[in-house]
Amino acid sequence: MRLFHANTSPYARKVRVVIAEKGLEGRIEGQTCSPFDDVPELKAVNPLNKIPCLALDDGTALYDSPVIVEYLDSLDPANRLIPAEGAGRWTVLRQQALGDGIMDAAFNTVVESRRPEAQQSPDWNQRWRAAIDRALAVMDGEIDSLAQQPSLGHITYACALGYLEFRLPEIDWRARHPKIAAWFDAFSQRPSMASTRPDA
Ligand SMILES: N[C@@H](CCC(=O)N[C@@H](CS)C(=O)NCC(=O)O)C(=O)O
Repeated sequence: MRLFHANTSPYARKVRVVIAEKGLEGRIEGQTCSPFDDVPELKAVNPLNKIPCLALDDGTALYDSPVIVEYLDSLDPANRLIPAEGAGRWTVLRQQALGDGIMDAAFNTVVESRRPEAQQSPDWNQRWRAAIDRALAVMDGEIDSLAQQPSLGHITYACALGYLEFRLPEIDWRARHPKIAAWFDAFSQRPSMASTRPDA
Protein backbone atom coordinates (compact mmCIF):
# COMPACT_ATOMS: atom_id res chain seq x y z
CA MET A 1 0.00 0.00 0.00
CA ARG A 2 1.11 3.55 -0.66
CA LEU A 3 0.05 6.60 1.36
CA PHE A 4 0.12 9.99 -0.35
CA HIS A 5 0.66 12.54 2.41
CA ALA A 6 2.44 15.69 3.57
CA ASN A 7 4.04 16.26 6.98
CA THR A 8 2.01 19.44 7.44
CA SER A 9 -1.42 17.95 6.65
CA PRO A 10 -3.41 17.33 9.86
CA TYR A 11 -5.67 14.80 8.09
CA ALA A 12 -2.62 12.88 6.87
CA ARG A 13 -1.11 13.07 10.36
CA LYS A 14 -4.25 11.41 11.75
CA VAL A 15 -3.74 8.54 9.29
CA ARG A 16 0.00 8.29 10.08
CA VAL A 17 -0.68 8.20 13.83
CA VAL A 18 -3.21 5.40 13.27
CA ILE A 19 -0.62 3.50 11.19
CA ALA A 20 1.94 3.83 13.99
CA GLU A 21 -0.53 2.97 16.78
CA LYS A 22 -1.55 -0.18 14.92
CA GLY A 23 2.02 -1.17 14.01
CA LEU A 24 1.30 -1.13 10.27
CA GLU A 25 4.40 0.80 9.18
CA GLY A 26 5.93 -2.21 7.42
CA ARG A 27 2.91 -2.61 5.16
CA ILE A 28 2.64 0.98 3.93
CA GLU A 29 5.05 2.97 1.81
CA GLY A 30 4.83 6.76 2.14
CA GLN A 31 4.89 9.24 -0.73
CA THR A 32 5.10 12.85 0.34
CA CYS A 33 3.51 15.36 -2.02
CA SER A 34 1.62 18.63 -2.03
CA PRO A 35 -1.86 18.65 -3.56
CA PHE A 36 -1.07 22.17 -4.74
CA ASP A 37 1.70 20.89 -6.98
CA ASP A 38 0.88 18.99 -10.12
CA VAL A 39 1.24 15.37 -8.99
CA PRO A 40 -0.14 13.10 -11.73
CA GLU A 41 0.21 9.95 -9.53
CA LEU A 42 -2.09 11.53 -6.90
CA LYS A 43 -4.69 12.70 -9.42
CA ALA A 44 -4.64 9.25 -11.00
CA VAL A 45 -5.83 7.64 -7.77
CA ASN A 46 -7.82 10.47 -6.15
CA PRO A 47 -9.88 12.56 -8.58
CA LEU A 48 -10.33 15.13 -5.79
CA ASN A 49 -6.53 15.67 -5.82
CA LYS A 50 -6.39 15.76 -2.03
CA ILE A 51 -4.22 14.13 0.58
CA PRO A 52 -4.31 11.79 2.38
CA CYS A 53 -5.02 9.07 -0.15
CA LEU A 54 -4.21 5.39 0.36
CA ALA A 55 -3.49 3.44 -2.84
CA LEU A 56 -4.15 -0.24 -2.23
CA ASP A 57 -2.17 -3.11 -3.74
CA ASP A 58 -5.13 -4.13 -5.95
CA GLY A 59 -4.96 -0.81 -7.83
CA THR A 60 -7.93 0.80 -6.06
CA ALA A 61 -7.59 3.74 -3.67
CA LEU A 62 -9.24 5.00 -0.49
CA TYR A 63 -10.03 8.60 0.51
CA ASP A 64 -10.80 10.65 2.52
CA SER A 65 -9.14 10.31 5.95
CA PRO A 66 -12.20 8.88 7.83
CA VAL A 67 -12.48 6.12 5.22
CA ILE A 68 -8.74 5.39 5.31
CA VAL A 69 -8.61 5.12 9.11
CA GLU A 70 -11.68 2.87 9.20
CA TYR A 71 -9.98 0.57 6.69
CA LEU A 72 -6.67 0.54 8.60
CA ASP A 73 -8.51 -0.19 11.83
CA SER A 74 -10.22 -3.17 10.21
CA LEU A 75 -6.84 -4.74 9.35
CA ASP A 76 -6.26 -5.61 13.02
CA PRO A 77 -9.62 -6.04 14.70
CA ALA A 78 -8.03 -7.15 17.99
CA ASN A 79 -6.54 -3.72 18.62
CA ARG A 80 -9.36 -1.37 17.61
CA LEU A 81 -9.16 2.42 17.67
CA ILE A 82 -12.82 2.67 16.57
CA PRO A 83 -15.21 0.51 18.59
CA ALA A 84 -17.04 -1.92 16.29
CA GLU A 85 -20.45 -1.18 17.77
CA GLY A 86 -22.37 0.38 20.62
CA ALA A 87 -22.46 3.88 22.10
CA GLY A 88 -18.66 4.06 22.19
CA ARG A 89 -18.52 3.82 18.40
CA TRP A 90 -20.75 6.88 17.94
CA THR A 91 -18.80 8.85 20.53
CA VAL A 92 -15.50 8.17 18.76
CA LEU A 93 -16.92 8.95 15.31
CA ARG A 94 -18.47 12.18 16.62
CA GLN A 95 -15.13 13.13 18.19
CA GLN A 96 -13.44 12.46 14.85
CA ALA A 97 -15.99 14.76 13.16
CA LEU A 98 -15.34 17.50 15.75
CA GLY A 99 -11.56 17.27 15.32
CA ASP A 100 -11.84 17.09 11.52
CA GLY A 101 -14.15 20.13 11.63
CA ILE A 102 -11.48 22.11 13.49
CA MET A 103 -8.99 21.04 10.83
CA ASP A 104 -11.39 22.12 8.06
CA ALA A 105 -11.93 25.57 9.59
CA ALA A 106 -8.21 26.02 10.29
CA PHE A 107 -7.12 24.78 6.86
CA ASN A 108 -9.62 27.11 5.15
CA THR A 109 -8.28 30.00 7.24
CA VAL A 110 -4.70 29.23 6.23
CA VAL A 111 -5.55 28.91 2.52
CA GLU A 112 -7.61 32.12 2.67
CA SER A 113 -4.68 34.00 4.20
CA ARG A 114 -2.57 33.09 1.15
CA ARG A 115 -4.96 34.76 -1.30
CA PRO A 116 -4.45 38.42 -2.30
CA GLU A 117 -5.57 40.56 0.65
CA ALA A 118 -8.36 42.28 -1.33
CA GLN A 119 -9.94 38.90 -2.08
CA GLN A 120 -9.93 37.62 1.51
CA SER A 121 -13.31 37.37 3.23
CA PRO A 122 -13.57 38.74 6.81
CA ASP A 123 -17.02 37.09 7.09
CA TRP A 124 -15.68 33.62 6.30
CA ASN A 125 -12.67 34.13 8.56
CA GLN A 126 -14.98 35.06 11.44
CA ARG A 127 -17.23 32.08 10.76
CA TRP A 128 -14.28 29.65 10.73
CA ARG A 129 -12.82 31.20 13.90
CA ALA A 130 -16.18 30.96 15.69
CA ALA A 131 -16.47 27.28 14.71
CA ILE A 132 -12.98 26.60 16.11
CA ASP A 133 -13.81 28.40 19.38
CA ARG A 134 -17.09 26.52 19.86
CA ALA A 135 -15.47 23.18 19.04
CA LEU A 136 -12.66 23.83 21.55
CA ALA A 137 -15.28 24.62 24.21
CA VAL A 138 -16.96 21.24 23.57
CA MET A 139 -13.59 19.47 23.67
CA ASP A 140 -12.80 21.22 26.96
CA GLY A 141 -16.07 19.98 28.45
CA GLU A 142 -15.24 16.34 27.80
CA ILE A 143 -11.46 16.23 28.14
CA ASP A 144 -11.63 14.93 31.74
CA SER A 145 -13.91 12.06 30.74
CA LEU A 146 -11.97 10.81 27.71
CA ALA A 147 -11.49 7.05 27.86
CA GLN A 148 -8.11 5.86 29.16
CA GLN A 149 -7.63 3.61 26.14
CA PRO A 150 -6.51 5.77 23.18
CA SER A 151 -9.06 5.88 20.37
CA LEU A 152 -9.45 7.60 17.01
CA GLY A 153 -11.23 10.37 18.97
CA HIS A 154 -8.09 11.12 21.00
CA ILE A 155 -5.92 10.97 17.87
CA THR A 156 -8.12 13.36 15.90
CA TYR A 157 -8.31 15.85 18.76
CA ALA A 158 -4.53 15.79 19.15
CA CYS A 159 -3.89 16.26 15.40
CA ALA A 160 -6.36 19.18 15.24
CA LEU A 161 -4.72 20.88 18.26
CA GLY A 162 -1.25 20.33 16.82
CA TYR A 163 -2.32 21.90 13.53
CA LEU A 164 -3.79 24.96 15.30
CA GLU A 165 -0.54 25.41 17.19
CA PHE A 166 1.55 24.94 14.03
CA ARG A 167 -0.37 27.14 11.58
CA LEU A 168 -2.49 29.52 13.69
CA PRO A 169 -0.48 30.15 16.90
CA GLU A 170 -2.26 33.50 17.30
CA ILE A 171 -5.39 31.60 18.37
CA ASP A 172 -3.45 30.67 21.53
CA TRP A 173 -5.93 27.98 22.59
CA ARG A 174 -3.62 26.98 25.46
CA ALA A 175 -4.31 30.22 27.33
CA ARG A 176 -8.08 29.64 27.29
CA HIS A 177 -8.00 25.85 27.69
CA PRO A 178 -5.30 24.80 30.18
CA LYS A 179 -6.99 21.41 30.76
CA ILE A 180 -6.81 20.64 27.04
CA ALA A 181 -3.20 21.80 26.99
CA ALA A 182 -2.24 19.41 29.81
CA TRP A 183 -3.99 16.51 28.06
CA PHE A 184 -2.42 17.39 24.68
CA ASP A 185 1.09 17.61 26.14
CA ALA A 186 0.71 14.17 27.75
CA PHE A 187 -0.79 12.58 24.62
CA SER A 188 1.93 14.15 22.44
CA GLN A 189 4.53 12.05 24.29
CA ARG A 190 3.27 8.95 22.47
CA PRO A 191 5.83 7.79 19.89
CA SER A 192 3.11 7.91 17.20
CA MET A 193 2.60 11.63 17.88
CA ALA A 194 6.27 12.51 18.40
CA SER A 195 7.28 10.93 15.07
CA THR A 196 4.61 12.80 13.08
CA ARG A 197 5.06 16.37 14.29
CA PRO A 198 4.26 18.82 11.46
CA ASP A 199 7.48 20.73 12.03
CA ALA A 200 9.68 17.61 12.04
N1 LIG B 1 -11.96 15.63 4.32
C1 LIG B 1 -10.64 15.36 3.78
C2 LIG B 1 -9.83 16.64 3.74
C3 LIG B 1 -8.48 16.47 3.05
C4 LIG B 1 -7.86 17.80 2.68
O1 LIG B 1 -8.54 18.83 2.54
N2 LIG B 1 -6.54 17.79 2.54
C5 LIG B 1 -5.84 18.99 2.11
C6 LIG B 1 -4.40 19.01 2.61
S1 LIG B 1 -4.32 19.29 4.35
C7 LIG B 1 -5.79 18.99 0.61
O2 LIG B 1 -5.36 18.02 0.02
N3 LIG B 1 -6.23 20.09 -0.02
C8 LIG B 1 -6.16 20.25 -1.44
C9 LIG B 1 -7.37 20.95 -1.97
O3 LIG B 1 -8.22 21.38 -1.14
O4 LIG B 1 -7.48 21.05 -3.17
C10 LIG B 1 -9.95 14.27 4.62
O5 LIG B 1 -10.34 14.10 5.78
O6 LIG B 1 -9.06 13.58 4.11
